[in-house]
Amino acid sequence: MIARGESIGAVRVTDARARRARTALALALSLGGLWLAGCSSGDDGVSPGPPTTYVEAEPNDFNAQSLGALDSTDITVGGAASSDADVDLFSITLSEPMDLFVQLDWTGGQDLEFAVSDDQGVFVTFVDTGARPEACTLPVLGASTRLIRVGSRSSSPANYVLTIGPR
Ligand SMILES: [Ca+2]
Ligand SMILES: [Ca+2]
Repeated sequence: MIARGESIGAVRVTDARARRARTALALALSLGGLWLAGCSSGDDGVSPGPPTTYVEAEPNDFNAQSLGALDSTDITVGGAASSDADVDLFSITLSEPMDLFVQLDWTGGQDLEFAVSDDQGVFVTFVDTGARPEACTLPVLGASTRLIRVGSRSSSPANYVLTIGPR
């Protein structure tokens, strides 16, 4: 079909090339969209510096504990999921666009989970694989404030470490 266009004239060649470019762009955008909607797991091993540490402070079930602004340094939070009724909410402000890495690790056989919100506070990414640690890298998030919600499916308490950082 493209060869036929090329044989007809320069205008058709241009049309065919433009069509090919549009098709390639649409494909790239759709693949990019799928990629953006997903959550790749694992840490690429690039940690930009020693982490800033926080200790979880209850009550935080309804009002998020602020972890300040995230720039080039990881933040870690030491917390406790006291039961499956405990919800731990944190807010983090991304100072600039970045790939956001979030990891939740704990000791014990409990089943913990976390979720990350969009820039409107609506939870859009849920990470609960049954594995430990749970981890996720959200690509190309704009400067914004995000909520991170830690929860547990286990009735017994578990201490955890939440790591948040740019990647
Ligand atoms: Ca807690
Ligand atoms: Ca809580």
